[in-house]
Amino acid sequence: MKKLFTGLLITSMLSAGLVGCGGGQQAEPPAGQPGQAAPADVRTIRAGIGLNDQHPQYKGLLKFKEIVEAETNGAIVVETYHSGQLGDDRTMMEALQLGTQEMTIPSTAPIANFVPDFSVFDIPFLMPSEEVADKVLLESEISQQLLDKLPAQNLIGLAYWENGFRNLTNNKRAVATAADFKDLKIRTMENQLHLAAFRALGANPTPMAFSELFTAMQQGTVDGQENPIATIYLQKYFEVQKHVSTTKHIYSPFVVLLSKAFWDASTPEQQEILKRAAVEAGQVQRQLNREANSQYLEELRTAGMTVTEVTEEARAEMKAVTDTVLDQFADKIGKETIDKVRAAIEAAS
Ligand code: KDG
Repeated sequence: MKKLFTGLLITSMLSAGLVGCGGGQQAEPPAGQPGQAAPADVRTIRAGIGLNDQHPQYKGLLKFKEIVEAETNGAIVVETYHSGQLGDDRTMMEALQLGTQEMTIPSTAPIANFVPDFSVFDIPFLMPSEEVADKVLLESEISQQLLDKLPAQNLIGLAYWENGFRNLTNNKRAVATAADFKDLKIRTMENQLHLAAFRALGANPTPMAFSELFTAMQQGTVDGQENPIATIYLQKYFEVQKHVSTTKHIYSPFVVLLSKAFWDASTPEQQEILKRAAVEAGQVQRQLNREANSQYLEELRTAGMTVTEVTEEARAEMKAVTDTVLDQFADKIGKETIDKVRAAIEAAS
């Protein structure tokens, strides 16, 4: 039934021309519903992301905007900014904490710099599939308990969306085994566990904001990076990268973050609309993201990249190497959090 609902939702978006459009950054607040005066005090959500306006993350944000503006009758207007126009993940999260921006949707990896527990999702080869990820992130107690840690940082976590399984690209060689990572200068997100994992594989990792990544690859500052296929294709990394390997080494969730100041100033009805809109738009975003991730690997090959389909044996070998760094992060992430997430994965498998 849920799949039918999502399919109908996608169809309605396609017919409304919402999907695929560049989307506007700022729109006039919708007039009041017929027979109703437009609200007097309109409040604005400035929503910024790092990915570009072709990415399913941005299309999910447009769906969030549509729902919130319609259901609050224009009392809340959402301005959408993509491609890092409002800054990188850390800058935007700090702006939410200060109340100078209202929304951003980073991966959990940079969030871990504010709430270390979120680094549980950075454990390489933790999540076995998208289906299990959905059950853990959308249905488990521990995923909500992690979101409940955000208000102490002046952040509200409205919902989990999907970045997806991360894959390696680089300009030096086709990577098929753990040994092939040796000495590769790999950009990682700004996350200590990612850095430790790639060092264990023999690579030379460097943390870098997403907005600096394309130029760094173009100038050879780094040899490669790791991101889901949709990001690799839609951000045109095939223009500056020769090799892609389906390592699927980490499943990255996004979290829809709202500033606590904006949340606290919202009525209970508006809070319910904001949370529901984030959840419903997340269903659409995940569907679009999965279509994109399965669709674009061939396009990368056509664009001239060598595509190495990494075998399960090779991934197991990579996992054996990256498992060696986990002990040093157990206390930082929290043993209870790790145990609860692993139990939720077990129950969902
Ligand atoms: O806004 C984009 C960022 O949220 C980031 O998470 C995208 O996966 C990403 C990366 O590699 O930085």
